[in-house]
Amino acid sequence: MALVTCFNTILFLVFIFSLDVNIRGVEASHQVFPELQSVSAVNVQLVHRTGYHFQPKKHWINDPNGPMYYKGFYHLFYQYNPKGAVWGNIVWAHSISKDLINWVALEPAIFPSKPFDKYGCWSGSATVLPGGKPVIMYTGIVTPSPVNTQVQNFAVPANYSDPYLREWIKPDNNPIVRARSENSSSFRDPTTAWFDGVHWKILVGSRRKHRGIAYLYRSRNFLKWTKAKHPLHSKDRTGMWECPDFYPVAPKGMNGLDTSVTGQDIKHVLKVSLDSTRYEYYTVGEYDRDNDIYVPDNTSVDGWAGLRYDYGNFYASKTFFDPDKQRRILWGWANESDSKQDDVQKGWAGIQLIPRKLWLDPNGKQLIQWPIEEIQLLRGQNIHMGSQVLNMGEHIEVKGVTAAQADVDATFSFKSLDRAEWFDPNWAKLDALDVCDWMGSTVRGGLGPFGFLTLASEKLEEYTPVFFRVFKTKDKLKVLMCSDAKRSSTTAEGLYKPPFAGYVDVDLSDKKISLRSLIDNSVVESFGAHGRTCITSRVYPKIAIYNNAHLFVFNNGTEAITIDSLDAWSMKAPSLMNNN
Ligand code: DQQ
Repeated sequence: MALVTCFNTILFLVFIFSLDVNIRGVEASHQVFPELQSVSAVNVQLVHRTGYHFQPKKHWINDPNGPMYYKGFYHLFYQYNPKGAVWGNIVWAHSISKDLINWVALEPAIFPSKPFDKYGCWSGSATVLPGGKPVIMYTGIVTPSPVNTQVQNFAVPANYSDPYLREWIKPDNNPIVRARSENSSSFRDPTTAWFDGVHWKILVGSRRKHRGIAYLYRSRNFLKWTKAKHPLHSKDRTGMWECPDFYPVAPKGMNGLDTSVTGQDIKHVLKVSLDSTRYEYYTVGEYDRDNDIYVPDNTSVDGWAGLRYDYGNFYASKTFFDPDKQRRILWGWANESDSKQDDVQKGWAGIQLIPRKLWLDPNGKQLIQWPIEEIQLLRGQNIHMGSQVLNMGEHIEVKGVTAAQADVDATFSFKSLDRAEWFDPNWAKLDALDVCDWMGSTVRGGLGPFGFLTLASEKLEEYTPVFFRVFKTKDKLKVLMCSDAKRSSTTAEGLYKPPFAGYVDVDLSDKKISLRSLIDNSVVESFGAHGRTCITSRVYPKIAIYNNAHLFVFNNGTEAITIDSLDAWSMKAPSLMNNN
């Protein structure tokens, strides 16, 4: 099995480096292709374009920036290349929405124009100050590539009475935070600020050699910022921390909290995006706001093997508090898994995933995520199935919905846990994805594998299975959830088709488990056990496109599985698709 891990890593690296011999380097975790950065899309290829995920009309997007709610509108800013389908020429694109589903694109809010951001306007966050006044903090690049010296700037709306906040001003007293002893080429992505009654505080992501760091800065007036003596948190062998996010979560219930709220029983979450692995991890912990000390709970692994919002293609995420619906919303970005040449040909690259509401699991150990309720606005034709038994080796089709663009939500049950396979203690040292890779959806199991075959061709030459496999150890059950892109496409060259997996911390004493997938042409976002484990895959089927895509439910375990209930909906495109 160790060999499998090693083999996977080698495969991944070979894939990355064989995509294009012209790779010139990496900036802010993005591969740089200078010769393609300003090659404008000639055609926008529709196959594989998503139908209800957030995408601009064309070209490259990455990190969600800012998000906030202001005077009845949600504002999403995001890293965007207006000139081409690869990373570069980055501006803060800006779209607004009343429901997080229908989007209107406005002109870019922030773009390089001043000495303090001449070479780039990279990621950052919005904070709504008392009196409801928003302010954006973002990273400005002040020297050219490859040094990319980074400073932190602020921008304010030109007109607070404009609910669209179309125009932003970058005052001349920028930058407001400069690196001193910090590594100025790895010093970026300021968080939303929180207020302790005296000071505003922000984090800036950084590293010292291989130690990832979240530096803490304080300010009384939002203009003059002083670095705290100690970072809020750091961790060796995690590399550069991009896009840190730090926020409180309520001990009970599903409501979110404003970023400045503290109090007894309130937990905090620190999420970081690891530049070197392109994974994120988070910890749940205690924050002492008087002394600015954050200590992850001993139930949270603090390191690259820690908890993830999503065990698949999900990066540079950001949360914000929605005061209108009293919830905390998570946005994540999914990169493409095809080649740069494919992206240039498609004329577009990158999608924002469906926003998720998140809250603390009542067990206090992890977060739970669920697609925002507004997504139901897009549900069309519905198919309901119930009490259908799937014996070993059986699969049945969910007919009557547009399988290339669907929302499917099922609850499975089984009679006994006895047939769960034995989990070799040595496997605990392995990544879940290696177990998934090794014991894929077709390898006969005991209790599982069972789940969905998404974006499948009729004869199953192509499919992306999303499934569970239940193991037992000496004293407990271990539930593996996988989303495996290995057979997602018959296109042989240029695609990255990884298996993704995570374990699910779920109580199976009622012998039931749920699975929901949001399927959208080239993306499958899945939520296991009501959002306890989430996995996103990007896939590019050749046959299973449009009406040739099918959806099946399968069981390849010896224990029979019952579909207690299954609902699937065709998903409509929003009426406003961010492309006015
Ligand atoms: N993307 C931005 C950086 C951030 C990285 C540049 C993460 O600010 O660190 O486009 O994807």
